[in-house]
Amino acid sequence: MRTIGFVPVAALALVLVGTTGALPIADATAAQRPAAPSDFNGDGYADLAIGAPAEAIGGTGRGAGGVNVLYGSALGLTAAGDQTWSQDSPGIKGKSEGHAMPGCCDRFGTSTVSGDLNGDGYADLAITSPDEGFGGDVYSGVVNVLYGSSHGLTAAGDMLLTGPLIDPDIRGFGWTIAAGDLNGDGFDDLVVGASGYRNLEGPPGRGWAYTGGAAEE
Ligand SMILES: [Ca+2]
Ligand SMILES: [Ca+2]
Ligand SMILES: [Ca+2]
Repeated sequence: MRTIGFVPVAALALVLVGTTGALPIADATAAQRPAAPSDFNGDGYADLAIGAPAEAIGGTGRGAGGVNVLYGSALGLTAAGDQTWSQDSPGIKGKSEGHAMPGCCDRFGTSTVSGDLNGDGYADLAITSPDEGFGGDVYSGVVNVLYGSSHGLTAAGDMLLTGPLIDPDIRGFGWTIAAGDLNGDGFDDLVVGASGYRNLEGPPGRGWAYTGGAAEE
């Protein structure tokens, strides 16, 4: 079984600084490219993810956040097969927290970006929650990565990127995010920006790059 690896590296120096993660994907020896950077189901039509970070999820109160996904077709975007994702969706890491809950608020969907991170020909979607608490610290921020498939985005293999695993004082990890093939290997990569540091110590903001790719068996 092949795996994809994400390796956080310093944004500017491209030096390994943190953790790695892995998840199973279909066999792939080289990166394939989707027809569009947001073609989540590989049918040749671009799809659209819409973040709603103020959304209430169930009884959470506002601010938990959700993401709606509409799929493209020969007639344009259609409601057929549309999806709603939140941190309460089955298989998605995390838990939705809004104003009615102690962990207020995640703001899941503050930023989204798509690209084919594992080179399987299906676009993937990164969703940020910059106010998510992690490791007992509020507002540290996380990013969920959902992978595309022939059935569209799926929770299978959902990956959670967390700023505090890189630096425990990071705040607002995921206020900004971008995707593109930074190192020219055919696999799209992610750059995640954090707005600041706890107690205003350290630099005012930083960014980290995660390289996508299909790892060897
Ligand atoms: Ca599509
Ligand atoms: Ca993919
Ligand atoms: Ca790359």
